[in-house]
Amino acid sequence: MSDQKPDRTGLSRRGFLGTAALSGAAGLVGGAHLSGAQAKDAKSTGQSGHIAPGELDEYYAFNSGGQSGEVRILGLPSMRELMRIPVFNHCSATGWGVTNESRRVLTEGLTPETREYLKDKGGVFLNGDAHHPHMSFTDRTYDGRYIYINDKANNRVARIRCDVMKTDKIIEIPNASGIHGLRPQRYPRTGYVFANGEHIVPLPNDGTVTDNPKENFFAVYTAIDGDTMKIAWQVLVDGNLDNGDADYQGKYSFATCYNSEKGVTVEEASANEQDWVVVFNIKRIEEAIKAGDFKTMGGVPVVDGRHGSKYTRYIPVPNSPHGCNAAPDGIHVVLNGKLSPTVTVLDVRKLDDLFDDKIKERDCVVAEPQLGLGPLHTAFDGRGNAYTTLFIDSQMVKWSLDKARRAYAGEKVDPIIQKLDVHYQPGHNHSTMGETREADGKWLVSLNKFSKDRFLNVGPLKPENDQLIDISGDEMKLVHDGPSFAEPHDMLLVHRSKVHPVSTWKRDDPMWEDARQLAKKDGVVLEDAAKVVRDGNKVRVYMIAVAPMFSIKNFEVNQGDEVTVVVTNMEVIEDLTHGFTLEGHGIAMEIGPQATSSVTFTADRPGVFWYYCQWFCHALHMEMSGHMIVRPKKA
Ligand code: K7E
Ligand code: CUA
Repeated sequence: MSDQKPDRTGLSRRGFLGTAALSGAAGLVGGAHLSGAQAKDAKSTGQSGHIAPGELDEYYAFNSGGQSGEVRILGLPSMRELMRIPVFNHCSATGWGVTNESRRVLTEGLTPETREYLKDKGGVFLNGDAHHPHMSFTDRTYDGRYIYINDKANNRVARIRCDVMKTDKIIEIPNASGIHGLRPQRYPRTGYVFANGEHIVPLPNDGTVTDNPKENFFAVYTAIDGDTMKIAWQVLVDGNLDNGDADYQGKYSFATCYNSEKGVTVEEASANEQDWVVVFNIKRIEEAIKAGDFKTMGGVPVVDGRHGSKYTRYIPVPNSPHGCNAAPDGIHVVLNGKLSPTVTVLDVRKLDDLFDDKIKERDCVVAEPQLGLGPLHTAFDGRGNAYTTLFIDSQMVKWSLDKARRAYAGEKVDPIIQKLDVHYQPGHNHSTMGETREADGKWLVSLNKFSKDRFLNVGPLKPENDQLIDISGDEMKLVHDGPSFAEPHDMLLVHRSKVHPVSTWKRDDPMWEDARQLAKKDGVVLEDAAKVVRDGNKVRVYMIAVAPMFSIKNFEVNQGDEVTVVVTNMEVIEDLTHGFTLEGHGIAMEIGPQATSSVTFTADRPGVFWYYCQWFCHALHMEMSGHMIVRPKKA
């Protein structure tokens, strides 16, 4: 058989023939002809993570942007950044936060109190803290409709449309504080989006209740209707809420609590040996809403789910648990111990009995393997293995769910299969399709909080390090380091067959419905516009953009006028985005092919101000410009 080896001749030819020839050769010498070790070598060649020029990645990676407030799209396995989606942040390139369309999204879901608060502060929040992007599900797998993501900083949940990869809804969650853990319902579909309030606050939080956190501060769990982005219901709980997940049956959802003590200091919050996971009984809560067993607070129904309630159960978990991850087998839920070196595994089939008081809380625990220091999050490969990040040990540990159960039952087996060093201090990890019934066990990404010496030194603020790990074989193999800016917490790895973005907008898109209505009132057809409409001290400027021109070359307004500029991009070919930047006014917007964007501002500085297209679109892109003349107020 020696002549069948993927021999040195093959490898030495690499330099002449390139990687394509090599992977071709690996494909030809199929596993059947090779010994085990050789087969694995051949296989890992196919999983190198290298995507040659002109080739496309197999997966979309949706990376949360943490305190940058955005979401980033990467290709996987190449780990190349493909796009950024502004969500809670202000974006200089696209005008997110500046355009009327984005400001509608950023403001329409705010509570009346917040809107009032922001009135003299520009009307919108400029920051967000986006941790957990998750895609909508249908029948326990991704359906490519939406991505939902939380904002811990300003208590919001946003929705991204996956057809155009833009944020279309943002709502503020009343009553709750520090919206952190976020998960969509898996079955039958999304359905609900569950969001955890991490910080305990007085209810109502109006400054009148401040005396005793232990008595008067609460965390609130929220179920949002993922279709309408309206709040369906909330549940008041004991302790706080960290991460969460939903089951594969549509019956229960879960939220870890690291502060059952309701402490305010670190010592207080980590005093107990055990905290808990709260289990929510979705059907019973829905019945409570129907039966009127709730209080209306902040305009939404709030069910009391504290200890003794029939809507929740509190399962003790050591110690200050963090991540909460339902396995693709549909049975197991893993709670990551953080301050305990263990993870706690629940069997969801026991939960009916728990809610019927036939068994005790800890009877739902079927494994509690000791994995190492600082377990934070767990991912799955769909072959019965779990991968847990060990923050303190700076390792990824691969372990067997089945062996962990057997060990818990008393059998002498070691559930740990392999530990792999990662660089450094991993938080979340995520596997390809790993939170769906289609988990395929090909790739794992470790989102490491520190990069230290892994990249060229860029000063005191260093990037994080998102590492790509091949999990297709028996052993985890580290294949790529990926620097990333502040600060991906979580990543969603979706097979490309699930996502179908368009290349040009549809003219009847709801995104610019307001602009369309305004144009209608003014007797203007957006698609053929070159018109300035004066309405008292309001001026509306309608133009189209077709490379290399705006249909209006200049317009004139009076100082103090409120000016609305509406630009429609009439390009029909893909990848021809225009922009509209107005000098000296802090205004820039992206106008995608077949899209309309608009912006409203007060023209309060007299002078000539050029506007120009900031998206390179044509050989005469520099000439794609015009000017606004602002006539000074008569003294
Ligand atoms: Cu998902 Cu970082 Cu918000 Cu864990 S959290 S690491
Ligand atoms: Cu249009 Cu550049």
